Amino acid sequence: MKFELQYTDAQSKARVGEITTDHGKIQTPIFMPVGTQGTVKAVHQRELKEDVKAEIILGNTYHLYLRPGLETIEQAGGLHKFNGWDKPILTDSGGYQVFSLSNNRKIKEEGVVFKSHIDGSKHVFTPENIMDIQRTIGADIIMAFDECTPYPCDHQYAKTSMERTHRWLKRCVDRFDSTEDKYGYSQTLFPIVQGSTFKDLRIQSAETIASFEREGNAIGGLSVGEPAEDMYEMTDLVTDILPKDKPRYLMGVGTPANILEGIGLGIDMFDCVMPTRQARHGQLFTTQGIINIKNQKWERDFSPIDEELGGYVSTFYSKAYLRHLMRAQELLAAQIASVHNLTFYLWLVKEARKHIIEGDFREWKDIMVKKLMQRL
Ligand code: PRF
Repeated sequence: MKFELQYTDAQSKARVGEITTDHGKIQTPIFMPVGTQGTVKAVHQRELKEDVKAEIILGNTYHLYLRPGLETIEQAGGLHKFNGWDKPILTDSGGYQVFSLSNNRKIKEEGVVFKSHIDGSKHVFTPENIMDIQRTIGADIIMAFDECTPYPCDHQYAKTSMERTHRWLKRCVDRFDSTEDKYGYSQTLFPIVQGSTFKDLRIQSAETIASFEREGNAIGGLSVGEPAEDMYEMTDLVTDILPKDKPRYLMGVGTPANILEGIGLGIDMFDCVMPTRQARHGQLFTTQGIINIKNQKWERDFSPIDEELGGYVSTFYSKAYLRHLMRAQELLAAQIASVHNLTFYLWLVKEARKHIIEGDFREWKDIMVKKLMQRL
């Protein structure tokens, strides 16, 4: 993997760059649609490429390991071959899902023992097997095994957990570096900064993570219920420490406003279930603000979902029609809304990129943050 930093904004920490992987290039800042089970929910690969214009998608180690399981993915020739997505894939390590989804999990120094949320079967994740599993899934970018601390969390627990995450990172790196790329294209490992909302811990964690000198770095443990101001303060602190010539990934973030603020703080990569999850509940992000398409207000509004955004579904289907499909619980509602919301998120980061290059990112961001979060 290669990262080329192309522009840095004079009035903020925003940057424009390009990541090159063996599955193609990614223009940063970028939003990565979440494809937990090897599919971005309700969206075809062709729509993802041609309508949404996604450049990289996420997969989840926890889910893919439990179902369909590694033997199937390996026999298919890796996740790209299995699901037909031939652009870059990043897998999250399971260090988040195992804490939020599984039952009876127990954290030990060795790793985490947990029960599957599907059938209750018992499993163990360790830094070593998580590297092997992600190599087998075949992602271009794989994530270190970490613990995402809950919020709120006391300083002592955050410190103990962070130190364990750092020891796990060393084990991840040792295993990753002593194993081969599985399918003939290059795979890379990103470590994850933790430290909850404590400045001293965030500084310590960012310094530790930077010292590993990997090809990219991530920030975890944020957007877990803390006030947005705390998330921005921690991000600001950490991006001052992480190397400038490597991409930075803020995990699980966020709203359109969170993404624009994150870009201003020097973040290059984002992922979040929000655009697809909210789509299935009828919440649409548009260039004019947020719409709850189920509201009666849209009953006879035959205008396109989002004229300004452009793109196929957003201009082809009307608000009234999508409202009808949503209320009738038709499957097509989830598909249209998901494609629309993702198209919006990818448009948003492209616009940000353009404004960073043009030199008016900060003014543009301040206007957009207000506009995009208003409810119509
Ligand atoms: N760690 C991992 N994945 C994550 C997070 C984390 O802290 C978050 C936190 N917002 C989202 N996804 N491994």
